[in-house]
Amino acid sequence: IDLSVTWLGQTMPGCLYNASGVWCREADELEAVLASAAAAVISKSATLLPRDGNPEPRYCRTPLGSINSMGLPNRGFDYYLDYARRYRYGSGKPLFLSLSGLSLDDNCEMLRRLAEEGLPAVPEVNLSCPNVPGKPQLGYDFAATAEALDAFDAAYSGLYGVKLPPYFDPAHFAAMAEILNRHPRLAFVTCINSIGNGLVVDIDSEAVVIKPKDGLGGLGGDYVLPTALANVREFYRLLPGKDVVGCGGVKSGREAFMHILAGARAVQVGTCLYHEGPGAFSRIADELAMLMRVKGYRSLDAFRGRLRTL
Ligand code: RRO
Repeated sequence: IDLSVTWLGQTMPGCLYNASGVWCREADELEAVLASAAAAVISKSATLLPRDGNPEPRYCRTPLGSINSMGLPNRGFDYYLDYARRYRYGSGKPLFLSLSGLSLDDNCEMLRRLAEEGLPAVPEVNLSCPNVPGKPQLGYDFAATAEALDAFDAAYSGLYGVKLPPYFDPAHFAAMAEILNRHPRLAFVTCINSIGNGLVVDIDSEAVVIKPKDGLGGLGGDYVLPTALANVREFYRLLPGKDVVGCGGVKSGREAFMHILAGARAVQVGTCLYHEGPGAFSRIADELAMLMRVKGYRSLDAFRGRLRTL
């Protein structure tokens, strides 16, 4: 069974890697993902300067997944750029750098500095952080997204991707796709970031479970799988010539299969990786290969995007 994926001008050894934010804030975490069965590595969303993030508790596991309001804690762009300089590209596992500037200028400055270095690391610009108080998710502002992508094109000359928030209406899928399709070097979209500003309630304490934003936070895990699949399938159909990276609710080979069937080129693991650690990659890859064997599929290309309708 062949789980390899060819995209962005290279072939990576599998289809699974970490979702940005999970197991990727420190160099030793990034190295642990690289050493695992993950097929690629992505770093924590970087801002120009280091950030401590929101007050704790800011992450909570629940029976159906997770809620977080981390608030973009990260080591700052220079730390991840330095990691990218030292990265073992010869591993065959691509390195992605997630960028989440606090302004359009900050995003463009990080893109320009990455371009100057001429490294093979690929930027995934985060248009969808739900957790910085006072900063709405850029991906929900279509005009601001259009302006940002024009500026990214001017700042960066290579292929790049964006991390999108979940959308919930066909009109929004269409409007965003029309904007994204204006940008040939936008090679991929990652769908989805957490479902923003959910509220988890604890009955015993009669309280919220995280401190920032009076308990509001981004949902991940089982809660988000159907929404993630809808976004993957819709953008797969609406963005010909671009790749869709599936992210949301993957905890076994079964959800990875669903994402690929819906059109995903590669699949990221977030909440499950947070709970299980990097051993999750070999388990999920083995489960996916076993499911493919039962179904008679020998490669991901044999079923990618072949989701049937009734
Ligand atoms: O750091 C966070 O609070 C965070 C970010 Br930047 C994001 O994009 N998605 C998320 O769920 N949390």
